[in-house]
Amino acid sequence: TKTNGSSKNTPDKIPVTAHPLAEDPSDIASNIKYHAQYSPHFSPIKFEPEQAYYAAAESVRDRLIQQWNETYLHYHKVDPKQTYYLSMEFLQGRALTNAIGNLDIQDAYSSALNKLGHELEEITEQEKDMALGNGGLGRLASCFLDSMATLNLPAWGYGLRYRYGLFKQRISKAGQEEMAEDWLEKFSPWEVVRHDVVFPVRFFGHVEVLPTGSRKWVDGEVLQALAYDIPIPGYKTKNTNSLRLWEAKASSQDFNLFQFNDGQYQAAAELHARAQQICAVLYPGDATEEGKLLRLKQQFFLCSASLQDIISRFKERKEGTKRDWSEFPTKVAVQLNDTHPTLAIPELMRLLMDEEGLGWDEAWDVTSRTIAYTNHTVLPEALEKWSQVVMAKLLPRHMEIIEEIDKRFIEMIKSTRPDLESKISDMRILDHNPNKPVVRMANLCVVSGHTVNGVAQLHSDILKAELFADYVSIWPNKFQNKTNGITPRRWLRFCSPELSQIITKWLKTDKWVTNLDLLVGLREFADNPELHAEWDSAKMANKQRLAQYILKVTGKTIDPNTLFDIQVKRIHEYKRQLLNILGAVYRYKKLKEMSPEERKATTPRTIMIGGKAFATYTNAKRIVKLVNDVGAVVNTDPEVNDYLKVVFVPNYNVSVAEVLIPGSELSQHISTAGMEASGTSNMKFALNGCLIIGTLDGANVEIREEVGEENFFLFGATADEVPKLRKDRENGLFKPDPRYEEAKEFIRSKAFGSYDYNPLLDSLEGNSGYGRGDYFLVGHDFPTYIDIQQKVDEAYKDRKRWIKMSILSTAGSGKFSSDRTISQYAKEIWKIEECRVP
Ligand code: B1H
Repeated sequence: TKTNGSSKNTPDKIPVTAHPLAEDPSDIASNIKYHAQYSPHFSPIKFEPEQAYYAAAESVRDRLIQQWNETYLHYHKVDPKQTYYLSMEFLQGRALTNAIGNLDIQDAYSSALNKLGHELEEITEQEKDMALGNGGLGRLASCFLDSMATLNLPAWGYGLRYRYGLFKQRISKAGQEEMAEDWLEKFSPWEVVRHDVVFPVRFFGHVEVLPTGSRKWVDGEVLQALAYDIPIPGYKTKNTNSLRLWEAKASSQDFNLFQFNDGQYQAAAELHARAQQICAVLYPGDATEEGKLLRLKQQFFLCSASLQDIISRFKERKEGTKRDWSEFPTKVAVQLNDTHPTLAIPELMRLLMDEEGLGWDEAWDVTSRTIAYTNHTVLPEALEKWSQVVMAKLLPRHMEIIEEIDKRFIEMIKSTRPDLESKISDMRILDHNPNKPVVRMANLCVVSGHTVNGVAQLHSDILKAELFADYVSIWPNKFQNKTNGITPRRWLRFCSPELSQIITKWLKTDKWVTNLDLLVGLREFADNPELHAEWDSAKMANKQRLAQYILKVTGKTIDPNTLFDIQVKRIHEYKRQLLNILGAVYRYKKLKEMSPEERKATTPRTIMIGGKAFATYTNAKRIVKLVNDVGAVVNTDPEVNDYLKVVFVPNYNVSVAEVLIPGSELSQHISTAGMEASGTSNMKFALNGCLIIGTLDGANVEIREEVGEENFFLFGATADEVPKLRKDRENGLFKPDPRYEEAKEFIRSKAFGSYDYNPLLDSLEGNSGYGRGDYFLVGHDFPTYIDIQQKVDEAYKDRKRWIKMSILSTAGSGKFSSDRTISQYAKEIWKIEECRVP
């Protein structure tokens, strides 16, 4: 064989054979070689990590496909009720480690790759994140898929196959820069295109009344939705579910060969170009009218393709027999991940009435018994409202159906609840504001769905008491809570094998991986010095891995003997990264004022902040720049940089989180109370033995209950105090703490460079007004934040105490498994049951 210098060849003694389900490492190695040779994406003389990744991934995929087919056939035979999770976002991250772990073939693959001259850990690093989501909402959908498969539930995900996922973040002198994230640059070994699964999706056109009186949507433009399936393996089970992602295509008939031959190339391919736009990017941004229309098209595309697919599966499962439509809700549950897929409601109504011939009442009964809605936010700017004009143009039949739902809802209120008449204008679906008539998507979901849920207890309580209070009096049983969760496989078992091994050893079982409540068993050892030593060394190993990662991506050296303090999440004013950085600035200033002896007595800290800012969100981008500017000064100041470092972690995403979270000791979840619906990274940190400094917001409240209040660093106003504090502020009653003034003044004094931070800091000043008046109460919470940080420093000095708190944090995290969340959805909303593949 030829070699070309640096590149590795697959060792010759290993034969090239296909053993798709091999157990033995040598046979697995042969199978990997087989893929390298017969799916030749690269030159045959190379077998470098990238090629080894693709070959290993394809060999793992073969196994998944085997189980996947068995799962499909089993569900087909049993015909259980099945859930369909509709979401505009899935933040899957990498698949290889997860698949190998769930299939329980880690050791075999590791040694097979060794035989081929590679390390499994190095190979898995080659994979690009599948980043088809923005943050918590998309990652939640992916954790849910993992739990649905692990619990053997017949439940699929439906989403869009965006060509470009969430942008890649680069940090330059100017701050954040966005770059396209090309996850399909080479190709993804995890997706299988299903050329046999294609559905037409129409836009524009008009409604025709047929002689029978029924209505039909015709003309306009018709695109094709083509399915790409991604296998979703469960942990140590055969059940392998699907994530079906739709891609938009124009049919070949729409390619005007005549025009093309005539030289009108662009015109000939016009519909093809428009089809490409639909799945080009995740959330194109809604600043422009075209951007808005495109987002609505994406939403409808997802809903229409998915529902046509669901209906055709409903028919397929009892082929030959005619199915009664009233059976549909006993076979199908559709969950809307926020209001983004709300158009599933009028689309299901349309398909049932116009395509299947049902009357309104029958179609309404089926639809409302099928669909449920999860709310993920109370932020007014995130509550979707679509222009009635745009909706009527793009989806004329759906607009008619929405108008009818609105009309019937009003009639129902008038006839059954005259006491609510004055509330109708707030409660109804259509807002006829003459300046801009809109459709309120959340109201449409609440009126049409059988169940509405929030994502943490506090959030669900706020929904019932505020946003949806009027509806609660009509449908008291419609509203539920389903506290979010995270998958313990990706977020502990696979991302921290060191800690996992210790947990398994002390609990004398690895059953905690699928029964996370067993972690409470660690409590009895919380003072055990042997466990302390092991725990400490596992955390240290993870901190060292994290420090190496930081060095690799930022060129900055951080010391694993300092307290690792992390805040990673999308940058948003309500999440208050600004409070964190003001605290860091205050800490820096105090360190500067100390004598060398005094400094030596402090607790050295490394503060890491990471997250992406929406491209047009100016204040969020200023915060990113400020973190970087503060870091540039602090980290190069020889007087303090042994005691404080501030590092911005670039391009935060799922696989970066898998390195950061296991290596964290303190994490910040410091949103203004009442504003973070749940948060899910707080759960991942707590599970990994990281202590939380946080407000009583979202799931923090429940985490604190579970881990114990003595193991949670609490500060800040509570949600019910917030409205009064804002009022007080407007009335000029706010008295700023001098330490807060000092921190802001230090930044204004240009201590961190010449960039003008006054516009950002001005948002904290004044009593009210747009972008002013400190809406997020940074000033109010600053003093208690600084005080509790002092407590953190003291606690960290007492190693025994800190490690005990860390163990108790993991021990108390059992509730936050997404297995628990999904079991509750299955029982209390979807009414579906396990359907285990034998
Ligand atoms: C959450 C969103 C969201 N809530 C609009 N809402 C989007 C809204 O592209 N858009 O238009 C995208 C996402 N995301 C998050 O959901 C909450 O802020 C978190 O608190 C929560 O943990 C998470 C999962 O429930």
